[in-house]
Amino acid sequence: METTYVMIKPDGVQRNLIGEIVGRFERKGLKLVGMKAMVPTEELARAHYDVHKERPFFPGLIKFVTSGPVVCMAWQGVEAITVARKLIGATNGRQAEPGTIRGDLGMDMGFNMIHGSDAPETAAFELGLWFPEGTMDWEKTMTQWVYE
Ligand code: D4T
Repeated sequence: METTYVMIKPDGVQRNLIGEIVGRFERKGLKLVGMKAMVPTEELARAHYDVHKERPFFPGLIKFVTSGPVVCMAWQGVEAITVARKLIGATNGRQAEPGTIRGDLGMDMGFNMIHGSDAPETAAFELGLWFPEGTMDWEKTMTQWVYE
């Protein structure tokens, strides 16, 4: 089992896509173990995107991510990190495959609606950053019909 950090960015919230996006993760069979909404502080946004701090798009990215509410989520499942990245699709919505969140709903690189951890190390780092209080431990009864 893996847990991944997924975040609906301010454009997804502004465009009323919270339900649409959360529904895709639910229907896939992942288990929700953390969820909250907040307007991120600059400190949190900078820590999250620290790997990009030298890139030219970094200041704009921080301004965008702190511009309004984001929905922070932790989703759990077998290979949840890869599964979430596949549901999300390629970074640029114009290149993302139809059927993915970005492929179906997006047209841009910066305004790409959603973030998902890209590896076990980043998932652990991001879950610690956004959910310092920890995530939920619960039994989802439907899981018995998701995995044989
Ligand atoms: P995130 O991290 O937000 O899930 O997106 P990706 O994993 O798909 O893409 P990324 O880390 O390469 O980029 C992080 C974030 O920066 C924006 N971005 C990226 C941008 O505005 N201009 C760019 O040239 C790149 C590469 C989009 C996502």
